[in-house]
Amino acid sequence: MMKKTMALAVLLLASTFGSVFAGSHASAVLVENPYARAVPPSAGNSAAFMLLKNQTDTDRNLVSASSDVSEITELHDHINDDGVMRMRRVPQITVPANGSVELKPGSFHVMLIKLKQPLNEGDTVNVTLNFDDGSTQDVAMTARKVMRPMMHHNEGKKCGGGMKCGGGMKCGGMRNE
Ligand SMILES: [Cu+2]
Repeated sequence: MMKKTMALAVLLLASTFGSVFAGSHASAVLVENPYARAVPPSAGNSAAFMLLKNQTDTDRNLVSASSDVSEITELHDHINDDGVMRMRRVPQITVPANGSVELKPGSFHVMLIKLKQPLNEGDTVNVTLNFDDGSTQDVAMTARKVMRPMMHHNEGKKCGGGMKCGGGMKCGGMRNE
């Protein structure tokens, strides 16, 4: 048992160093159709969406993101919690080997929290994606109007009624996903 644990530790160590050395190469993940949600000036938050494609034989994880328009940028998902769509922060978004994952309203998204500027339609939003192999990708996208995900049963209700916010986030300005 001990031996196995050691071997695993060595393996993990090796793969960690491996990714450090692999560091500066361009990301193997293709980004298609990126866009951000245009929001009124009063909105504190927004979100960015895109299709991530992985054409390699290895799963790739998006592990963090940053943006020039928000103070905080997180990776989020939506879960259906007993009929309530709730978004929560996730540690990573996996782009499966030879597959793709779509960041879209009601699902995975890059959450732009505490906007430093209004996001009007047509504005450019720069988002940097960081992957688990140490690679990064700068993505420039345009803000546009985005329909909210299927939440008919919550329509018109305030937070607390239908939409709850997870991950220690306050409900107040949290209308975006
Ligand atoms: Cu979110």
